Amino acid sequence: MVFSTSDTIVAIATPSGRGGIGVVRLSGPDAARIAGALVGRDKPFEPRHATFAKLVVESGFSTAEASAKAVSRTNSLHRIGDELVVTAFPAPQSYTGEDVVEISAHGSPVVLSAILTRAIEAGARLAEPGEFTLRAFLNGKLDLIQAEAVADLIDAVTPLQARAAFDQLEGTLTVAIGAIEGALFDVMARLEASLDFPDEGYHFVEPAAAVAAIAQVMAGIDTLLAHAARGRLVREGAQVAIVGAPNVGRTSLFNALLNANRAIVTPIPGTTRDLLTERADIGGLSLGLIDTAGVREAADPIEQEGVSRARGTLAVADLVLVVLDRSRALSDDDRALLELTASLPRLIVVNKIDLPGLLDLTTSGSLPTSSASVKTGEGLDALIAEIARALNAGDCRRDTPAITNIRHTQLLERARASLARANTALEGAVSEEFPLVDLQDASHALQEISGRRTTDDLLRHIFEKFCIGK
Ligand SMILES: Nc1nc2c(ncn2[C@@H]2O[C@H](COP(=O)(O)OP(=O)(O)OP(=O)(O)O)[C@@H](O)[C@H]2O)c(=O)[nH]1
Ligand SMILES: [Mg+2]
Repeated sequence: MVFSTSDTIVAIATPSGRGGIGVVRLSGPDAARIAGALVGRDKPFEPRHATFAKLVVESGFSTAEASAKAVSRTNSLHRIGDELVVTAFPAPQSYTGEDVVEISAHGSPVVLSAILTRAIEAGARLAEPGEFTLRAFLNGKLDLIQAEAVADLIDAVTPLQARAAFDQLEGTLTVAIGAIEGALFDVMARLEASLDFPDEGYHFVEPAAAVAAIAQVMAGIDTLLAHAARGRLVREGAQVAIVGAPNVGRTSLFNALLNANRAIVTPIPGTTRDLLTERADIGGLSLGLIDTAGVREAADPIEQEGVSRARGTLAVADLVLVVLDRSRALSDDDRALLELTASLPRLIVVNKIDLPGLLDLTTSGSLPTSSASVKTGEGLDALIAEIARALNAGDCRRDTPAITNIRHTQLLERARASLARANTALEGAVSEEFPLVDLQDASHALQEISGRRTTDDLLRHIFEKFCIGK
């Protein structure tokens, strides 16, 4: 293992900047000694009790880069003091499974970096991104699914994302995969026994029974995979482009979905000439919302560029909202856009239903539409529900763990393919040996999801995306 786990690491665990409270976290065999040195305490800290202590640090240490920065303006000797609360979590009852000490100070960057510097002088090493959680994983406190869920929970920007991440942290996916692994292990053991005692002339499992058992394992994987697309959408969001002819109310809709007066709306057609993108929380999903220039034959080169960018979004959008204006007859521009988007995932939004209706869609074959008035707000809630439904995200039940992570999806697909190969071999009545190789591979893929089999590269890849201090 290339990761050093025998030393004591330290990091500021709270976000950078000022705050009411800031926390410095230490983990490793010297955590308690280093914390004691920081506050001049010889006695051990009482486990899991908040201990009031005082920090006095002489600033301007030679090795103290962070602290030196903080005082370089005066370059004289200052005493940085603060009142602290120190809490020690002795191994193994801690986040990392090692001795952990958390030091809460006032959330001043100067104070926190002074504590950090002092801890490093006393023998700690600055933690790498995600190193606390990596140690928790290596010490068996979390499996890899849960460690990844910690990062997702921290990064969540909508309640739905937070819930999906917390479900995984609580172990719903771990349990589901454990059940699949258990069933697979059972078939493998029986096939292996048949292989080990060939002279008995007795099958520990009849091939037909093995095929049925493997099919059941595959069904379990299919159930998980069925929800993977939705899960990934929850985690990563989707791109939703708003397109339409000029003046139909795209920007008004964009602003309404953002709940903010983000972009300019005027009665003059051609107001929006560039792409505007914003994150929007719609039905619990974190969406990338794109407002575009009105699509028409434009003479102005700026508007031409805008229109070509608007068309470009069609290729990348997960969902296209085609906005029509109910107070106008269908124009050639509208018709062209409806044709252009016919094969794309789209919702046709008939806007301005507060105005008299002149729009007639019967000539274009009665297309399904959602009607709204951005001006009065009528129909907007239904439209939002419609967007969530179109993205296939409406149904988020708690009893099916959502696979949100592409790594998990790929490993499940690999396991499923191996199981299918094993069954083909079994049905072809070849020796038990061949299907076993495939079953072994399926089992390895499942173990990689939970992290019981990993490589250093995989761990580095996962944990480098964490922030420092987590
Ligand atoms: N009556 C009514 N007017 C609306 C509605 N939605 C938008 N408008 C008006 O329609 C005009 C155009 O709205 P925008 O949101 O700028 O339309 P757009 O499609 O972004 O237009 P461009 O960017 O100029 O192509 C503005 O005067 C809006 O106030 C609606 O539901 N009802
Ligand atoms: Mg606009």
